[in-house]
Amino acid sequence: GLGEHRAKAERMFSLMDGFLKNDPISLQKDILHHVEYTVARSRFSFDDFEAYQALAHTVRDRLIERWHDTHIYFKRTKPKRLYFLSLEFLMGRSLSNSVINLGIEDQCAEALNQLGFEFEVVAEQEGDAALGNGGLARLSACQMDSLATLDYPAWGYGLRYEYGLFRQIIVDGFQHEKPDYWLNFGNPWEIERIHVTYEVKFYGTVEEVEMNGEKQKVWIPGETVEAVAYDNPIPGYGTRNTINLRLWAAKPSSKFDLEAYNTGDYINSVVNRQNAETISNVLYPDDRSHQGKELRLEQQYFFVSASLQDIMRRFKEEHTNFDELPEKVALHLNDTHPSLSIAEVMRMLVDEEHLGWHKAWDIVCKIFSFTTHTMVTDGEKIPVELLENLLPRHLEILYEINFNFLEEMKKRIGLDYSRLALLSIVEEGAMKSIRMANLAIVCSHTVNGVSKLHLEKLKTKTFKDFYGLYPEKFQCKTNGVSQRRWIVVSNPGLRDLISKWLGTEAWIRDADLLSGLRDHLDNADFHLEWKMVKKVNKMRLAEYIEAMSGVKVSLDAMFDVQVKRIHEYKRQLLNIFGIIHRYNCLKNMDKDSRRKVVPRVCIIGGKAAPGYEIAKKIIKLCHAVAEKINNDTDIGDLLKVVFIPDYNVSVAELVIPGADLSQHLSTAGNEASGTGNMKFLMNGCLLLATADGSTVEIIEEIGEDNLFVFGAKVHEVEKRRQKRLSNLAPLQPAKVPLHFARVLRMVRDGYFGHNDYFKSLCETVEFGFGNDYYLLTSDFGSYLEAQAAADKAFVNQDKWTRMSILSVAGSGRFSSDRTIQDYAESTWKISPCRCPL
Ligand code: 8GP
Repeated sequence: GLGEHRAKAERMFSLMDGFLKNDPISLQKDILHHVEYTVARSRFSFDDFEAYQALAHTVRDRLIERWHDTHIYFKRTKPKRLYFLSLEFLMGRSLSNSVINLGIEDQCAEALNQLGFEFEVVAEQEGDAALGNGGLARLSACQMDSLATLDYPAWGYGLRYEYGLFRQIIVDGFQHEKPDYWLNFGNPWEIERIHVTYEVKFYGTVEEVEMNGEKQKVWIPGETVEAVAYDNPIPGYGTRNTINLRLWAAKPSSKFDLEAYNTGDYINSVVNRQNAETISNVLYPDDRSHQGKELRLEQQYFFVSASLQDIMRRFKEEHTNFDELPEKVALHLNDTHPSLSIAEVMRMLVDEEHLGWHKAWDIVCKIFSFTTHTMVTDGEKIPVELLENLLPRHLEILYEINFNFLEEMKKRIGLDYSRLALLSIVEEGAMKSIRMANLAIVCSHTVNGVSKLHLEKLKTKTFKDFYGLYPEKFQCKTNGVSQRRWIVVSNPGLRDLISKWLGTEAWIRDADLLSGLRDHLDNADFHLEWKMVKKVNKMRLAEYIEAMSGVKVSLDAMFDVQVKRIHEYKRQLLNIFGIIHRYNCLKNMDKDSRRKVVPRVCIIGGKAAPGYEIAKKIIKLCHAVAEKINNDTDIGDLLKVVFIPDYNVSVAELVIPGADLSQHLSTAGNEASGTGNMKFLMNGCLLLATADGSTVEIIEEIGEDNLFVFGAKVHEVEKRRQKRLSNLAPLQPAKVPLHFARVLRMVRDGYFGHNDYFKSLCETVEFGFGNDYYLLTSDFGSYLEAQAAADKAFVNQDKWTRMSILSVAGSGRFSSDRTIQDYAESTWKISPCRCPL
């Protein structure tokens, strides 16, 4: 039984005890110690938050111990290391995840209990670390968890933003942004390394000097900022390995500002130095166009320079010959954001280590790999003008890389100048700029897509020209999520149920074992317990909804959820239009028909980028529709609409387990992968989705019958867009489905108020204006059919439960463990390095 497995796991972990003991009494002693000496409260009187702080420090001590052991072991065995470079990590909370991965959850709970506290309540005290925007950033966090769990010798590098992603406040249905000063209450999960600092240089000039009879370029920088390391231990599950996520903070350089001192301008010299700190101050919110912002470029280089100095120092401690670099170091570019690394490594090898250009280039091409996370064709660009000023030597290096690349291409494809212009790393034109994706592709040995469909688009569209040149570089690494975070931490009821019926907890390290649930597909007891777990999670969610929005929801209703960043391509608008249509239908029904209706709670959540007007209007429309429907006494519990404010990782942990149905509505060909779909799948929530991104592979895995697929397929989307453009001139109301036209008219004519405000929103889906680029009109009918199918399936709870079980049983392939193992073996060529007990 489960107890036995827990006991076995406990034995295993107590064997791992190091200096600090993990039995409840020892933990309790440590908690009280930290209450008294770290939190500086009396051990006779402390509250939940102080209990959280003390427990966090108690856990942190244990993390540090393992983290030391892991690094000593890595140092001794000198494995090839992976450095994962990412400007965003969405870690969320750390306490529950840490105690679970350390295998001390029961002991901690007991220790707290004896002190009169409850673990769940104490864990709730923690705020989220939100140093990222959305999919890409949460993926990085799951991948760190997998790297640690699978014992890979890896380091993560990122920026320690003082302000994470803005907090979303809703006032009168409108989104407002408030700064997220997350460090206000201290952060016990990081260790400041005041001695691990590097100077990062900016501006200045490039000069030519004679060295050993040869001319050599040197960069004479004009400004120096100091990077200070903050280490965040990442524990693996079921292993002693604890790896490091090193985040850099900018501090004024300790070097004295001589000039200001000499001119007597002491006050200004201090003020200028303060400006240095702004570099790592704030995370850029995702408007997917930070193009041309100087601060963003400063952040990128600050991050790249500090990380690479650290990496090279470590390499040089262990090795003397740079020829060994490709055998010992793998550098991963998480999207184009860290791509300046390429120029920086060249600069280090050529200008500082004097390796010579060709040798340096040869090495650089063997160490970088690259993953892109977007379907958008127009990628990141850095204006040459900015670079020239901020990083003059890097600009020269980029030009030289491009010159050599184009020369090579001329040999390969001839003087086809239009093709060469497309391939070029430098984009000519009104605003001359560096194309970061081209740079990353040219220098990386591997270019990864995040789903099969995404890779296909990279090959045939986005990077078609590059694919023709380097077909072997292009690989698919379908995303995954960590079952530790998304089942074990967030859905303890399901965790226990799965372990009980599989007779093992091994699936927490090996998600493929989840397929064993299929053996119990028709077991009535299993069904009963399965439904019970969902019910409890729905209760938890219903309480939260009532607390946040005042709306009381019925547990018998289908909880239908769409939570993700608000984007036109994700089509939250389609969802809202569907809700309005449902409302219309209910209004027109007689009493008898209403009795047969499946009640719904429609839950929407997500942040709009502060400058993204249309997205903000979608949020307002959602509130306006909710207000109308929720107050219609005619409708009652049959339909409720709820907007969950400030969606983030910890809100997701509460919402996802409580969902019956989840929506993933991106117009096919727009979502590179999607990872929310996988989290819902793992929690036994059925998907209503387009055949986009990784959903295509979910369909492959669990079968079309076990989710609700709708809408144009990728190959149909382009045709439909063409068709509507050719129809453009006359407005053809006849071609717009009746239901759709009606819903649109209601919004436009002010049925939900604010018609002037919603006008431009409506225009995005109308002919002759926005031209309905995301095809809401043509997908609407199919969307409603899928919704009807979901209603029908929900009535048959046996069938629904089977589908739910099959979803979880098929989710093993979507574990980030699978993704990471694939990266490790086929891209990074690194091997597990397991720290002995
Ligand atoms: C996202 C993709 O939109 C999503 O489909 C994918 O699942 C996820 O990355 C992980 O691969 N992309 C981003 O979050 C993204 O491009 N963010 C940039 C603004 C930083």
